[in-house]
Amino acid sequence: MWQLYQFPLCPFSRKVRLLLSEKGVGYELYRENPWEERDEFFAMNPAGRTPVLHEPQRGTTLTDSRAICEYFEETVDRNPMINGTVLQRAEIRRLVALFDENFFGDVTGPLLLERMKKRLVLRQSPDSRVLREAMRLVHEHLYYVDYLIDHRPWLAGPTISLADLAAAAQISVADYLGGIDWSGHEQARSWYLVLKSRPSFRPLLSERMDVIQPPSHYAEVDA
Ligand SMILES: N[C@@H](CCC(=O)N[C@@H](CS)C(=O)NCC(=O)O)C(=O)O
Repeated sequence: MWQLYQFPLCPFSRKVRLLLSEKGVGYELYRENPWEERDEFFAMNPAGRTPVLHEPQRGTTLTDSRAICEYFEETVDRNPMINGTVLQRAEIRRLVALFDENFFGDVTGPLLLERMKKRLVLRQSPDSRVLREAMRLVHEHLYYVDYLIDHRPWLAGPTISLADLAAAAQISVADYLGGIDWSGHEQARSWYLVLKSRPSFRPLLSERMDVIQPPSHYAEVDA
């Protein structure tokens, strides 16, 4: 059985969990706070980052969410998530990179630092200027989601793909941390509600990160 080392608000672990669930791959969750810098964790991943996927029987360890997703895409046929023509697959990978890198850098990363890490680890108050900027930038990203959904049923094309899972994973963490204002983003909101209603999303929505509580709409599948 695969063991997934992660913490509930790690967006990259959420993307991996969504993919594993969509593909029907079983795993056990192991709580890992990467900022505690455990020696055993660094032995599995010298980068010191979650997610890490470990299979003790075979002694296999996978790290980096994109490498992990590609591994399961190549080894499990069920529900392909990087599919279509070579151009369509390039489009999926472009959007995964956009959300993993730009959305995380602009929105999820700053929110995690200001609203989670400063509270739980650093015992500091959040910087309101950083929060304001993250909440300004989130609108730019949601306008882009609106635009994509105006032109295609799913973010990267005609079928659900890893691009939808990567984007929804980032957005769900930002939403948990009170960083998403859906006003003016009807297309993005409807797309996210459809994803939120999938069985693969349910376990994520019911988990809580220690003393940090999400807004009331966070886990509702009709809000
Ligand atoms: N490119 C990596 C990024 C992983 C990453 O940045 N993980 C964060 C948590 S969301 C982390 O472990 N940061 C180290 C820390 O907080 O000390 C991936 O896709 O897996």
